Amino acid sequence: MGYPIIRNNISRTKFDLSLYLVLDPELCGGIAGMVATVYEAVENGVTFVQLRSEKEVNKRYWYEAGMMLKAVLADYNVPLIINDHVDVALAIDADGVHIGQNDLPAEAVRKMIGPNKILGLSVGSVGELHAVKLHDVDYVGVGPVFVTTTKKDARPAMDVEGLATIVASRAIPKVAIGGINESNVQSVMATNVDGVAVVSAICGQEDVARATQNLAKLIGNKDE
Ligand code: TZP
Ligand code: MG
Repeated sequence: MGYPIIRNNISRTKFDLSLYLVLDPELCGGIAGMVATVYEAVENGVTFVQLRSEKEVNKRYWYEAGMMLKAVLADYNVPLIINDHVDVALAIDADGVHIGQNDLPAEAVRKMIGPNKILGLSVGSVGELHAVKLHDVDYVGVGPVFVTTTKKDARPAMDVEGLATIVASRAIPKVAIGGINESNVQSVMATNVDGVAVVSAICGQEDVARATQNLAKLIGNKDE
């Protein structure tokens, strides 16, 4: 497989969390499915992309998936972030990494990825949000907001009220995640969060372009 030449990294400080797609190979139909999905998604309003796998896949798979997605995103000003695996992110020169509370500490990951890449961290409480060091972390993912079957070890849903409390407690770029879809996205955005991250509301949808457009409209990114 030949890999294309890739653009320069997107800046740590200039990114748009408003419609954040988390790609999962299982839900999206493998690498080919993710490539097709991400193309339709960025054409129709997705602003940020993360590659994540609920099921364990080997490093070569991560690498090949990451390179293919980077090739699609090369024509768009949309960052590609790798979940958990710093080595994969560095190997493909992704725009950044997203980690959780049980991964390497943000400070350690920042040392590994250097000063210019984007680092996201998942938080699920006001305490976790307040522990975030802005020197290392560029944005946080807050959730799960609603019940989700996509992440098997997800913590209990915090609901919109819980999200609103966390959002109001500290000014850091934040994206909400977990069970977000067309029916509830407006209530999520009403908490003043910077964006919504979705897996199943886009991945595996029969009409990815339409699903993305609908979400983009509902969050106010597209005209009626
Ligand atoms: N982190 C918290 S919930 C979740 C992740 C990765 C899964 C979200 O998936 P969906 O399909 O948008 O509910
Ligand atoms: Mg993780």
